[in-house]
Amino acid sequence: MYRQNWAYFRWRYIHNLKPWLTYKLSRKLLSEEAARMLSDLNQKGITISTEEKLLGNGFFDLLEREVNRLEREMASQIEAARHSASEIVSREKKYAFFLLGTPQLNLESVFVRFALQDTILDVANAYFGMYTKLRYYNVWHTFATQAPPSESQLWHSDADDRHAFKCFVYLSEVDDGAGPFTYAPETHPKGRIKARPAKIPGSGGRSTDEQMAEVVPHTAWVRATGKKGTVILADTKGYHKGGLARGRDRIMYDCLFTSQAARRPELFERPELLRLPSDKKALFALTPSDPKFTAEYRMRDTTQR
Ligand SMILES: O=C(O)CCC(=O)C(=O)O
Repeated sequence: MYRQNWAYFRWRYIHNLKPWLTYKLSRKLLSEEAARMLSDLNQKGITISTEEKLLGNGFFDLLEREVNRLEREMASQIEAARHSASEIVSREKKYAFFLLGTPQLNLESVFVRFALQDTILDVANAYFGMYTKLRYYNVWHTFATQAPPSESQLWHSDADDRHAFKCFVYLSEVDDGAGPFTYAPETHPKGRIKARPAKIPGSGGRSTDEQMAEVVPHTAWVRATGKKGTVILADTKGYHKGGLARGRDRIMYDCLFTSQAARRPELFERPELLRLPSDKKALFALTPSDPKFTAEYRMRDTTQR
């Protein structure tokens, strides 16, 4: 317990002192919907809304247009990937095609601008209680397959940082047959449930439905079905899974924010010259972290996504 408290103290007040102070001094009032989502997130680790209610600013239309353009442009690559979607290869998500590959960070990109819009960044920062960093963004085209679940289709907790704030946006209708994102509420670090499920041996720390149900009953799981434009915010340190599409494909944008002290390296490339935003919190989100954090991680890479 003492070690845990010390690790938390060190994380927040030593490794994240500056972003914590900056946030405290510049905290903003959230909209009613954002405040509701933050409160849900703190309590359960997951919260769901729609782009109209949370954002209502036309950004989703831009996102959708760009995703449709990429889907058309990459149609033959997507179809080729579909053919190997049922193969199970350790540490590879064959069941999904990532439209952005490893993206090149670029402030003009709608995928970056979507992540950095005030509402999303304000909720991420308020959840962490500090300024946060953008670590990842992409668009998943998840294929409908009949293969057994593997990788992120099985229950797991992300290892990125003490919290992992993810924003998922559905770009296709997601019913039970399209592999909805699914979450075991209150298993996030702020949550009440501290027990952890048993793991499938050799799976890199993943659990089956039966193992998860021993900790959180099936009836309590949040299955985030929803129409196009559904927005899910979750702390993916809490147990989750998704993308086991059986009936139809799922298209989903997601982005990840962590503290500057996250051990995992960011999952995009930086161009030599990057135009930076003028807004203080967006600027912080895009400025690279001190490499000492990730250097330590590389020395003991035992984690999963
Ligand atoms: O595809 C999904 O819904 C699960 C995604 C996931 O596990 C993650 O982003 O950490």
